[in-house]
Amino acid sequence: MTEPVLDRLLITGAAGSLGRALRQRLAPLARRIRLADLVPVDAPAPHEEPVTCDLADAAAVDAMVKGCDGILHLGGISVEAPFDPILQANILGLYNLYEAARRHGQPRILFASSNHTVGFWKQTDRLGPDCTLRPDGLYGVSKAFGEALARMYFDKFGQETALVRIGSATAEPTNHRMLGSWLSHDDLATLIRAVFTVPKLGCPVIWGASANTQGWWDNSHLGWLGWTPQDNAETFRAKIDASQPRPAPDAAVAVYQGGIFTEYPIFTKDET
Ligand code: NAI
Ligand code: 15L
Repeated sequence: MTEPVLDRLLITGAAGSLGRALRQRLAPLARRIRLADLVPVDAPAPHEEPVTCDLADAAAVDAMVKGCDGILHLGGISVEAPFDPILQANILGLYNLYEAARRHGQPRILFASSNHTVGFWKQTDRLGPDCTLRPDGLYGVSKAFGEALARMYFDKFGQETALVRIGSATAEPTNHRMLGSWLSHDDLATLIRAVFTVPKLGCPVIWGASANTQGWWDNSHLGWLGWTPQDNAETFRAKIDASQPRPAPDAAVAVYQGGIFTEYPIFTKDET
């Protein structure tokens, strides 16, 4: 049994799909885990503290962050959507989170950024951490804002953040695009542990992907982090070939790293 690294880890977006997948896996990381979301989380265990909080509510965010020495920030709009909810949750919400962190001892943050910050790069491109951002929609733009905000708080105040551009974090890859973008839940959990364990983090860009043979992203700048993903989407290729039609070579899902997100319109409230 490894010693907990943190006293109290805050997980925002804890009721969402990754929050639910990670809760148990992260139990050994912290003595207590504060589970925050807009909606109630499933029945908490004794070491878990449920908190209801809208990221757009600055006072509620301040109370949520107080007393935490690590933050796994998963909360917010996680797909393409009209601008107003993205503005509230991903832009105002992120500002509220960083201001609260500044007031409460600058707990280290892992920011769940997304491959949709770079979605207009092609699947034939290989990207390092310094590539130009090419967001594929308003959601991707909000994650690019989040990365820029985090970087500013690092340069101005020394606030450490891991900018994790998650690919497709699911139990297993289920389509051909995910042969490049998949991140297993186990690899994500070991990445989170590495981020909160490494003595000095800074504010690195980290590609959140498993060791996929067909991967698009280069994490070779991260030797110091001590994270080696173990899973590989390739082991699911036969299953995907058998269950999914192969996309046309010129389809967005086969051309762009962001897949179908590159084809979405700018949604208005009426269109969703
Ligand atoms: P999800 O949509 O299942 O969970 C997000 C959670 O945030 C939800 O439980 C929702 O209630 C909460 N939330 C939304 N607006 C909020 C607000 N205003 N205040 C407080 N909570 C709010 O998303 P998922 O899949 O669990 O992803 C977690 C994070 O990782 C998201 O930030 C997403 O953008 C990012 N990500 C996820 C990927 C994936 O493959 N699952 C890929 C890339 C990034
Ligand atoms: C994301 O950023 C989304 O949060 C997730 O739901 C998936 O769409 C993922 O990217 C992906 O690109 O597969």
